This record gives sequence, C-alpha cells and structure tokens, in this order.
Amino acid sequence: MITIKNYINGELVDPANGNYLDNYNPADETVYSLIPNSSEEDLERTILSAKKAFPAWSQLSIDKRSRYLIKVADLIEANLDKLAEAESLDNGKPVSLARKVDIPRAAANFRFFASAIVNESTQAHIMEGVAINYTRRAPLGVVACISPWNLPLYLLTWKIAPALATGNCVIAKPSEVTPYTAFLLSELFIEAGIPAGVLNIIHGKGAEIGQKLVEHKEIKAISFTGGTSTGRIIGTEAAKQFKKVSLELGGKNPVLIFDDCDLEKAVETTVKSSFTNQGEICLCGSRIFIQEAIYEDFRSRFVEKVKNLRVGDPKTEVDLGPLVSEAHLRKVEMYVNEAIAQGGKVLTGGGRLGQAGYFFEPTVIEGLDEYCVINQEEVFGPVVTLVPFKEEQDAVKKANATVYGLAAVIWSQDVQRAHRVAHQIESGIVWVNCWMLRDLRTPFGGMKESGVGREGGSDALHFFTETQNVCIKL
Ligand code: TXE
Repeated sequence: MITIKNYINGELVDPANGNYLDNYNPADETVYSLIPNSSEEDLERTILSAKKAFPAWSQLSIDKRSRYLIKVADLIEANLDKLAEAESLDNGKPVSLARKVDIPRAAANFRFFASAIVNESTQAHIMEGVAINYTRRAPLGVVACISPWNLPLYLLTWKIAPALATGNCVIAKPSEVTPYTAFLLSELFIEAGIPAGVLNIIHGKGAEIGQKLVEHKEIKAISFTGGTSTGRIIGTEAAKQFKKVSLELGGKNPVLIFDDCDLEKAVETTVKSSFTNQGEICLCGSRIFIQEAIYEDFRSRFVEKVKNLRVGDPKTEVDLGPLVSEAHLRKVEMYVNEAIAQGGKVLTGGGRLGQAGYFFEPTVIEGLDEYCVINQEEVFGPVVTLVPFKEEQDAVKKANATVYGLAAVIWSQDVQRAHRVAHQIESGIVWVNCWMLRDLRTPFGGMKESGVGREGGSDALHFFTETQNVCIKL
C-alpha cells in the first residue's frame, strides 16, 4: 500500500488530522494507495510556507528561475517510465499513451515556460519629448492551481509551470481521484533542489479542502480545470474577493465532416478524437456531424474501425483502458441508457465490459438530433453520436446548438470553406483536417460555458502577473 503525502515547505508530510482517503486502481477496483484527507490546519501550513518563500523566489533572476524549471523537466524525462506507469495505475489510461503523451507533455510544460520567461519582453510607450511609459509585470503572490483527473500530471504542470516561472508561489490541489503523479512530482521538486515553499501540494476532497483553498484570503488567483458546475462555484467565490480566475471547463465538441474531405484520414483521426484516453479529454469530439452524401460511407468505415479497438488491461498494448472511477462509469452508463430511451440506435458498444474494473465499450449511437440529452451534456467517456447535415449553414447551426464552446474539428479540402466555417463556430479552438495538434504558444480555452480566459503562451504569463505602467516625465 502506497501512502501519499502532502508536500509542504519542501517536505513530504502526513495530514495534521491523520485522516486518509482510499485511492482505487480502476483496472481491478482494489485500493492501492491512501491519500491525505487534508484539513484547514494543513492548508494554513501551505499558505504560511508559500508566503515565506515568495519574496526570495519572486526576486530571483529570471535566468535562475528558468534553470530550476529546466531541472524539473529533466527529472520528469529521466523518470518517464515510472511516471507513465503511475499515471496508468491511477487513472486507467494505457501506459503506452501516458509514455507517449502525458509525461513528455508534463516535461514540455516546464521546458516551454522556462524558455518563455527568458524570451518575454514588455512594452514601452513613448510620448515624444514629454515622457516614457514602460510596462512591467509583477507576480501576484500565492496562487492556487486546481487540476482534474483525466490528464493528471499534464494539466497540473500546465498550470504550475507558468505560475512558478513568473515568480509566484503555488498551492496545488490535484484531483483526489488521481493524486499519485502529483506526489511523485513533489519528490522530483525535492530532488531538483527547488527552494522550500515555492510549490506546495495539498491533497484531499475538492468540495472541502479545494473550496477552502479557493476562499482563502491569501490566494490571489485561481487557475482551475474541471467540470463546468465546479467552475461555476469557483468563479462565484473568486468574484466575491475580486480574485483573478482562469476556468477551463467542459466541452461538447463538434466534428464536421464535409463531403469534399479526405474520407480515409477523416475516419482515422475521428476514431482518435473520439476515443483517445477513453474519451476522457475535454478536447475529444463527441458529436460527429456528417454531410448527407457521405453519411453511410463514413458510418460503415468508422464503425468498423471502432469495433477493432482493443479495450483491456492498461499495462498491455491496448487502445482504451478502464474509465477513471465507478462513479464515472455509472454516469457514462446513465447517458447511454438515456440516449437509447430517447430513440438512439447503438451501432456498436453500449455497455460495461467484464466483471471487474471500470471498462466500457467504445460506443457509437445514431438517430438522435442535436437537442437530445446526449448531444447537449458532457459525457466525458467513450461515447459519440453520428448526426447527418445538409449543407454548410445546417452544419454550423447544429455545431453551435450547445452551451459549450471549447473545440471543434472541420474536415474539408476546400480552404475557403474551412475558414468560413471556422469563423462561425463558437469555440475557442478549431482544428482543420487534424486534431490535438498543439503548439504551446497558442491561446487555449473555451467560449460560452466551456470557460473563462485562455491558457498557454503569453496568455498564461499574463494571467499569473499583474501589469503595472510606470510613467517618467522627461
Ligand atoms: O470534476 P471536478 P469531477 C467534467 C467531466 C466530468 C465532470 C465531473 O464531465 O464528468 O467534469 O468531474 C476540485 N472548490 N470534467 O467531479 O469536481 C477537485 O478536487 C475547489 C471536465 O471529477 O470539477 C478536482 O481537483 N476545488 C474536465 C478538480 O476540482 C474543487 C476534466 C476537478 O474536479 C471543488 C475533469 C470546489 N468546490 C472533469 N470541487 C476538463 N475540462 O478537462 C471540486 N474541486
């Protein structure tokens, strides 16, 4: 049994109250580790430790801060196998995926922001013969980074890296469903010699210790990724104290397949955009809209490929592992049953697989319009729907018929059409003839109920700093 600890003031410590929560292996439903069920006493210790570390860390030269972050990136890379296995054990994703995507990206997050601060410049506004204005960016102080369970280390580091790079001290709250790689990251921070208190990681329940963290008056900003309903609670709390807040929330992403697309590529990539990480990525396409002329052709090729996906033990060569938790399995089952009750026809999949472990079949449903429950609410699992459309405006209308607006995919060989449609889609990210192609400099985030603000590149550097203009009379 592994006992996960909090990381406070440079040390791995037990929760003050001695209480722990069970942590499950989703592949076999056994409890394999214990997580601190932290209390306000632990939170106060993290706040004190971060406040104490802030003056020295924020005044350290950019070059030195950058070198510290590069050390962390190097250590993540050196521990690739261990971290990938831990991520798979905790979350259920195939080890091969964690090794290829999650862990390399966690290292890339540190490397990217270590380099971004060295290359960042600020503005000057010259009033000829009168005055010079220059803009500086100052770190905020102690900030909170709250991350979800679907890409545990990848998304935690996506927040921590820019926050630390810009000179803030961080209190991170990983998901209680997948705390393991955050714990291993704290060990790497100790090994890298990062000054005590610069990063603190507190484990425990979102609605309890997470909520207390958000409410704490010493927290100057909150960067959150998770469900839309939690985002609403956090946004409301942040507004009361005028805290800066960045919210990356759910999605109900449309994939638009036009009849002039490269069908083979569209089918192949849409299988990935539907089922990678068991469909538990906020960027996964879950509503597939297909132009009428190619609907049947797309459907038969797509369903055939989906039937060939391998679901099973994530330690072996599979395409999908189990869903993250029993509660999540129940939620996915509920949505599929609801879709069937509303008249949906299951083309493949549709249910739980096996007796032990939270495995769910890759599922394709047709026969429902864009307004039914499964096309409105985020399922966040291996379930997609197929819906035909007539022409461009019909596709745009159907794609936008949701409260979400995170990502969209357009498949078409017509460049003019791709631009025209992209500009009408209400989503923060549009991919044309590709999916999940990420340049860390680009703005990342959603419109409508998919979030507030953007992460990535200079947006993240700006979020974690306060802008000050200094005007000097000549
Ligand atoms: O996320 P929560 P859950 C969606 C997906 C999923 C649903 C619920 O549809 O089924 O959200 O997932 C912490 N104050 N996404 O319940 O609760 C919590 O401890 C402060 C989309 O697991 O939003 C965890 O660290 N913190 C998504 C984090 O918030 C709180 C990724 C996210 O948990 C808190 C995951 C509170 N009151 C789920 N309540 C995406 N956008 O990628 C919870 N937390």
